[in-house]
Amino acid sequence: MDAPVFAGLETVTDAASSTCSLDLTWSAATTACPGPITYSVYRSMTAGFTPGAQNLVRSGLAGTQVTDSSGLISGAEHYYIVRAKDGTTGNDDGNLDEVVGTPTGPVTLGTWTDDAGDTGAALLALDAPWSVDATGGNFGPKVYATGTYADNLCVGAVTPSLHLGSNAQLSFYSAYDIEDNWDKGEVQISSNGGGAWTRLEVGYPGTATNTSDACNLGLGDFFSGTDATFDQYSASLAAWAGQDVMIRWQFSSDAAENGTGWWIDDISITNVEVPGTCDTVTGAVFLDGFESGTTSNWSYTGP
Ligand SMILES: [Ca+2]
Ligand SMILES: [Ca+2]
Ligand SMILES: [Ca+2]
Repeated sequence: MDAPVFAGLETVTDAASSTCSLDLTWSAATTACPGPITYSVYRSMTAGFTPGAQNLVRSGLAGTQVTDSSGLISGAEHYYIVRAKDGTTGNDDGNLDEVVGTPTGPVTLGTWTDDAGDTGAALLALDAPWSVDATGGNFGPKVYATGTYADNLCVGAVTPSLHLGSNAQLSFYSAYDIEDNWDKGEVQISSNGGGAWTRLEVGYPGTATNTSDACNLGLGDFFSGTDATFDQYSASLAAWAGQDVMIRWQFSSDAAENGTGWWIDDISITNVEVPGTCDTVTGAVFLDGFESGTTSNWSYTGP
């Protein structure tokens, strides 16, 4: 056998430090040749790249991990391949196993807000007939609304995935005109990317005594009935500390009768972890051979 047996690069982890840095790990290769085995690290900003001298950033490594902090760009995806080389034959294993990493700065806690697009973008993903109405909002004019709804609907308005710190708190404003007792609105949370949803207790203002709604939300307290003026509702998200979550406003109607809908605005989630930006270490680029080869695919945006 001329080449080492090597499973390739395994992990690329963001160091989340003030200077952009990624930690790479792999498991040791084996070889029938005398060795010694060393490892070479290749990096590209493009997926599916071909390892070669022009993208070799480290070589001759004896260990099974390395920290790369040379010329990394904050928030950008960097693609890596690691190959094992036998010192006797000079052959490497030739793998193309690519792992991607994105360097960021230290994580800070911030408040995530969505006012349906009055400031910044409206970020909820909406199942029709949920939409952003240009008028009728709480503090500002824009608002998430179902409008007058159809029968047998089970439709959600969902936040992007958010990484929670400890003791996060959800609050939002809502008004509603939902067929009392029969149709329902419920606020839910998922910690597995939307695969399963758990009801959040937000201080529901109404009660439903029927179970024939399309989402089958069950009996109990919901947004059900009518209150045409906005009030604030809230729930603790402390039980989901450290997790990636999505929040959903789930609307459920039954087979007859309807109202003018459900309005959601001025959503706020405290203690969401927000990755900061990191600084590119430029001086070390030259240690990695970037002074030669093709550099036309590289750009650098300063802070
Ligand atoms: Ca608004
Ligand atoms: Ca009210
Ligand atoms: Ca109904």
